[in-house]
Amino acid sequence: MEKLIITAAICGAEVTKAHNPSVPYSKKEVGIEAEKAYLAGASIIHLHVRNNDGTPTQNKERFKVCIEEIKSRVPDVIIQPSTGGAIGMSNEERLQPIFLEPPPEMATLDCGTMNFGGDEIFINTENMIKLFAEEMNKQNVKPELECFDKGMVDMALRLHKQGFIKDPMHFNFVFGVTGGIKASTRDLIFLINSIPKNSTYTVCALGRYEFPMVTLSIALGGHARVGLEDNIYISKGILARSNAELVEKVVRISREIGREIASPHDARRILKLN
Ligand code: KMH
Ligand code: ZN
Repeated sequence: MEKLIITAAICGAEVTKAHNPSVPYSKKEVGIEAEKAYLAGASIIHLHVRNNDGTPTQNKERFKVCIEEIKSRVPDVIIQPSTGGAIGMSNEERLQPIFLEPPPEMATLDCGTMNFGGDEIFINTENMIKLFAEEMNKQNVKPELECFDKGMVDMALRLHKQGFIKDPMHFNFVFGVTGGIKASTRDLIFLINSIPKNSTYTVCALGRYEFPMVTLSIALGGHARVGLEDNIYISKGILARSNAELVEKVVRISREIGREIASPHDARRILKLN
């Protein structure tokens, strides 16, 4: 089996220090969390950024200083900014990090509109997805296709057929968001069987579903995403002390199963980043 790419989603837009004090806000906290996650085995940092008061932002300057902080500590790591941002942000706000100089190697591309708990709606219309994909293509940014439901996989496949999304596609199957697909083995297999053979996928899942779903992905040949964005606990009722602690747990599981961990160099090869 191919080596395992571990993505650390270190920050997110929804969790706060009130949920887990290790959620990073300042550029220094972001740098430290990213560095520790990398040293633990993560080759990709999925990045949201915050203002110092914790409010989520997609501000390009804030991304720049946070990415510089990460790169000064761990130059090698792949940084994957979010273009999902936080609920309610405009397209222009959300797209800012892909216009960084140099552009990031990857960024997320959210593949459909969905309920997002309570009264929240995460809006990604077909035309928005096309626009985001086109802008990413122009900047040579590889999209990670965020699919919170089967319809979003179908949307990505449709846009791939129409030329908006290039080969080989890389998916992130996100399980357990209220309004998205529930975490289940049956549905993970369903999603895996729905994508072309030459594509790659990673799996993430919210809260207590994180480790069971990621473990399935590791066993099935997929990749793994963990981090405080998705789950704040290292085990039942015990807060994770850091993103690195979550990454270390994935590394242990993977090694027990006999799968080696990808370096950023390996990840670039596997994902065909150029
Ligand atoms: N914060 C969510 C509304 C992404 O990073 O692309 C969107 C999100 C997905 O986290
Ligand atoms: Zn995200």
